[in-house]
Amino acid sequence: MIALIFFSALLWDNAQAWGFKDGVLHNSIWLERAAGVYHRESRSGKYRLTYAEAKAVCEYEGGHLATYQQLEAARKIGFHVCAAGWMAKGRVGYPIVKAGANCGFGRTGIVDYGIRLNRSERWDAYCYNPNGKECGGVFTDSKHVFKSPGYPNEYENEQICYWHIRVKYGQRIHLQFLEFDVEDDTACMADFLEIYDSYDDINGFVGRFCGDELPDDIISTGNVMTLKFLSDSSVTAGGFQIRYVAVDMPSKSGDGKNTTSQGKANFLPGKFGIM
Ligand SMILES: *[C@@H]1O[C@H](CO)[C@@H](O)[C@H](O)[C@H]1NC(C)=O
Ligand SMILES: *[C@@H]1O[C@H](CO)[C@@H](O)[C@H](O)[C@H]1NC(C)=O
Ligand SMILES: [Ca+2]
Repeated sequence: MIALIFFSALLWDNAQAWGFKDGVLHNSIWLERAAGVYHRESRSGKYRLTYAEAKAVCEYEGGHLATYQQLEAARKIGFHVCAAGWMAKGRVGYPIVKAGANCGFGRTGIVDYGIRLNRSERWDAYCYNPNGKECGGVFTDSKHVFKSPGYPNEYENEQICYWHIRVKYGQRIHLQFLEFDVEDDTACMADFLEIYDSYDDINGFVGRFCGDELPDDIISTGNVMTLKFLSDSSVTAGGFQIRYVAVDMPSKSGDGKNTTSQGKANFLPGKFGIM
């Protein structure tokens, strides 16, 4: 935990707390991780979750709906979302840090819609998951091999891992998959590895991977990259080993691909929001 806070603090200079993803303001993984609270909407869009569904979304990732107090504690360290979501006990609201005319009626604080009598109303969800089994890390070496948690054993259920790679300015990161086996399903909704060509999980989405086919090599456009691994509450698999090597820009390894990659059945290119 201490190491985590330390890393978060280290990255704070570089990492913005917020950014736009699919046109929606998102908190960065670093802020979410520090807060233990995050916002989820339905895969089909904003305000589509009943109370029972919102609960299920959080539990699917090993957490539960945040209480009002947890959401307020997160807000105090910068957690800001302009969308109302279910909290524990059927409460609905959203956390506002920056006052704006279009959101939160120009005020800051938790905009509180109170406890809803009608649990079939549809909102987003605020989840709390402080001790999602921690894994991941921050790498600044010029090369490194990293593994899914527990490798060569199978990874566990309900993991959320972030790996952040940062090499020297002016270099790129060449990722190579040595082993890859993640619970397979058509849209990679159960367990998945996501790769971002940026310092957070907001910008530069490269792809979402699952199954046991080795993904192609990926070369970043800049000197940072973020990988996010999430497993749900059932069925695990062998996991993965990934090597990265810092390469000088412009890329000398002509055989490598750009951060654009195609042709994988178990690969979802382009914009792909989470639940
Ligand atoms: C509860 O909310 C849903 C969704 O907004 C609505 O369709 C339904 O009519 C409401 N039920 C009552 C009793 O108001
Ligand atoms: C990488 O992508 C850019 C733009 O999409 C393209 O111009 C360039 O040729 C690509 N480089 C390689 C090595 O494929
Ligand atoms: Ca699974």
